[in-house]
Amino acid sequence: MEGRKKVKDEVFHLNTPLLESINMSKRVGTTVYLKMENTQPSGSFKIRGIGHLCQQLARHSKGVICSSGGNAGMAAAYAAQKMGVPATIIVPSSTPPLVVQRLQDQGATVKIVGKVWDDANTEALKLAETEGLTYVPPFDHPLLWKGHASMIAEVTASLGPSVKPGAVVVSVGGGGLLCGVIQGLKDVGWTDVPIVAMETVGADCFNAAVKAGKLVTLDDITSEAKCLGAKTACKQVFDYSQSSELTIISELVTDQQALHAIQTFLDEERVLVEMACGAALAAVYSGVIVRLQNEGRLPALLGPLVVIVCGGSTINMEQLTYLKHKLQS
Ligand code: PLV
Repeated sequence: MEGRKKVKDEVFHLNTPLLESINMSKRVGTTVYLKMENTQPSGSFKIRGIGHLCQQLARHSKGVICSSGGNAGMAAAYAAQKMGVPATIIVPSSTPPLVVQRLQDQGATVKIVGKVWDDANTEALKLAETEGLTYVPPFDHPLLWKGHASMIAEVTASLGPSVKPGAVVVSVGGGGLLCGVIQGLKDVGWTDVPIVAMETVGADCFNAAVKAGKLVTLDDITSEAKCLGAKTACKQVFDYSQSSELTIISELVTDQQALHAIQTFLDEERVLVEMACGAALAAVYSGVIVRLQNEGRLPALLGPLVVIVCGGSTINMEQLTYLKHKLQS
């Protein structure tokens, strides 16, 4: 540990590129822009919110503790290392060993507790209390949403004043990314832009809540998109889904479609992302956007589509091979 560092007002995230995808645009018949959050230093968008939260809450902390499927942990470990604060990350056994290694390489202490994120979170809350550590939630906190909102401000700046998105596509786990995107859209006056909220079957707590008209706790996480694997969505994202001001379209894809999406993205865009991100990409590759247009739920003449490429560190070639073997055999 290098000791506490001067970090006042330091921003930990990068301004990421907004890339036009020729191949995706061809598929949906409108320009598709990719917000490349995979290029963040921690490997995903999470550093925006978690960096902001750590700045606000952890400056004088004796240590941070974060429960995570992997990516929130990577962001917390990165921010903590920058701040000279120790980080403990609790992950469930479903988090691949490659992420445990990456977390350790980022200087964090890693504990594996329980089968799914909810189990790891119970332990993190307990340790925060008993050890006096600063709890860093992966998706349910206003400071996270405020940090995530910065990505929409960047999209606005990249598109320029005369261009407005026809829709924004995001993946949903516990709903923190979606809350941040909504806050960002509100900040720039784009509340009329529809949002397509993507989950995989088996990690679909938001879709279940939307269908039930109330928050639902899933029995288990059966999807391989483990970083979407919160059993219950946060209350704020559910409240947004009930708001008549916003259009949030909740859609599901299978694990096979998410996997197909990450493989196609690798082939066509030369970028490897994890299954949680594959859910959003599958909105294009599996024809969800075109179907929504045919159903009249998105305009037939759609403005530019912005896809949040949320990224993720729970993938490498070995993990991709494992997923192919598991899901395609
Ligand atoms: N992952 C959280 C929660 O896991 C985590 O601990 O890392 N895309 C990626 C790559 C993610 O890692 C996550 C969340 C999401 C999307 C969904 O974001 P959320 O939870 O804010 O809706 C259990």
